[in-house]
Amino acid sequence: MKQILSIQSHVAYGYVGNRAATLPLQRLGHEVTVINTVQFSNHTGYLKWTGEVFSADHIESILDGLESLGALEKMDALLTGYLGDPAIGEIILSVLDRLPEGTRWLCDPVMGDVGRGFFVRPGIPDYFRQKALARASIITPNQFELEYLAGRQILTLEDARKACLMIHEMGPETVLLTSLIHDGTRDDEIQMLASSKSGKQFLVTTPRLQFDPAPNGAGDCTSALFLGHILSGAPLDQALSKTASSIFALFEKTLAAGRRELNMIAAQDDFARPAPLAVMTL
Ligand code: PXL
Repeated sequence: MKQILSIQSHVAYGYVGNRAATLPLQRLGHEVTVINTVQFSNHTGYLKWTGEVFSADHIESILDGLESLGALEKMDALLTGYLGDPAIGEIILSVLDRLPEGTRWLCDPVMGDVGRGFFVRPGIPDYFRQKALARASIITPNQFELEYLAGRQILTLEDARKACLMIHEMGPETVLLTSLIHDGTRDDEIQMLASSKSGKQFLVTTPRLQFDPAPNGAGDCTSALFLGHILSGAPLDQALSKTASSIFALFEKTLAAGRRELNMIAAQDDFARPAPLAVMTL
């Protein structure tokens, strides 16, 4: 059991941000300390939502409280995702300075997606490339985000492998490319690639399910699961296999329910005990 500090969004209804990350980590047996950067009624993929973005002062005051409780010094890892504002990125860097030396940071560089382009405030892409990469131990970009961070297009599997190696040069020990479609993938499949600084790279392939609209929050759940397995001591190929297996099960159950939100509760046993999924060593 490890201690994780998760700094992400909170929604009252549905599952994105901390609401998509907490349950998977708990079902993997970890303790999660949760700081919310916003409290919204629902995710922003709907046309309307209510609520507010918390101020830097508010978040700092929660951190101060945790520090005086002695909770920060027990953390094994920091988990972050969507940043409402570049100022939250700066707070995260200051949090790292208050956590024990060697605390691992899984940074999900949420910026955009293939087909949608960038969907975050100006300054956030720069923050990830220029500041976060140097401090993060694990990053979990999608294909669009990896192309931006590495500064190269990904058309082939070889391009994806090289882009991961470029990221390792900038700092992170581990890269999880959470969605990969290249000139060799079939129309009905999608891949995930895990890469370590030591040169090991692994690939998994799952069917690509069709959603309309696609549920939000799957990336947040993916990052949480991957961090959970790594912290439990799983080797990289196992962490990849288990994460992809759980996410595929979550997608199947979400599609079967015909709802817009991720079907987290139905998939909770798939988080704790993922079905075996074959991994290819590259
Ligand atoms: O899944 C990322 C995310 C985080 N936070 C908020 C969101 C979303 C995605 O829609 O709306 C508030």
